[in-house]
Amino acid sequence: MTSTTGEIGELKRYWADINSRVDTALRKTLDTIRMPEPIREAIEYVLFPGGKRFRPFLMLSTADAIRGLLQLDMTGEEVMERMMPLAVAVELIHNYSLVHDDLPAMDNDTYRRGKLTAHKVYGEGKAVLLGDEMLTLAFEVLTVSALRERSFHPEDVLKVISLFARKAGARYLIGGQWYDLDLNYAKSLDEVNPDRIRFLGKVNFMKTGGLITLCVQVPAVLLRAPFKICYYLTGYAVALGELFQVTDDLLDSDGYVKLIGVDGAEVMADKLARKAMANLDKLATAYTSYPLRYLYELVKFIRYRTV
Ligand code: GRG
Repeated sequence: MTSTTGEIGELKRYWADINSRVDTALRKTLDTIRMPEPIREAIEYVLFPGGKRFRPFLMLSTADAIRGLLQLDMTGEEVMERMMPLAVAVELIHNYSLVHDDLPAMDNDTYRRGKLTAHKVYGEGKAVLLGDEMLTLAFEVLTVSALRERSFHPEDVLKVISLFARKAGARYLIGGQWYDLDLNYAKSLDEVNPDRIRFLGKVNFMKTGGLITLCVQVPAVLLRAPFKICYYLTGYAVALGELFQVTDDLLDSDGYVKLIGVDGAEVMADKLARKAMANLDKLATAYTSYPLRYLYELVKFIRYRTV
């Protein structure tokens, strides 16, 4: 698979534009939802400067792709504005999971995104509360925005809130982290499960893949995409989520790299990238290819990412 510098450059510009809108929306959320000042400051410490904002980007660019595929009577600006509270909510949940993942009881990390982790700054107890608050805040954002803006059908909003809860819960994020702790506690992966690659795949699918599939399913539900679009977008996101994890392991020399080596992980990454794109191809032939442009580029970006 190849990717030209021009294509990646264009994706990066689009991504940077979306990121600055997401940052503005996150700040606005903290300005409008009242809470004790020290807690607001701590959330700000975790959220800014942010990471890649990959999940909000995936959600917003998927929404725009669906708008194009269905030729909805809405501008790109409108779709982005309506979808923004949902992008804010997913970024809050992602950051909560990182705060908790960094705790001494979990990965015990000192630095995240080049600065001290939340528990090093605020102490362990408050870092637990901070994560709890960011998760709770995500649901407050979802419900407050639904009540205030009424951008979508109430029944669809309820479906989406339930989807958020499912992806943040035991079947995905919590369950994946639970099994991941089994891996941490064990002396070797064999001790946990002899079918090591499959087990690791399951953990990643739950831990990392849940929020990533959420990002394509939320716009599909809210924009009422037909089953075929939901199906292939989910296939795309499952492969993209696995690819995201394999490239994370390649960057950290961890996970799959420890199991199958760098070469094995590179082969796996290529296969997953092809699988993600094959799902988009199904939509491109059934509909039209141009709205999917950034989703294709995103696969190449994740395959060759350096951060
Ligand atoms: C504590 C419930 C709970 C879950 C933790 C997020 C997580 C689950 C574990 C983090 C461990 C890890 C490195 C997973 C790999 C995939 C991942 C989530 C990487 C970090 O996400 P990025 O790269 O981070 O999107 P940025 O900084 O860009 O936001």
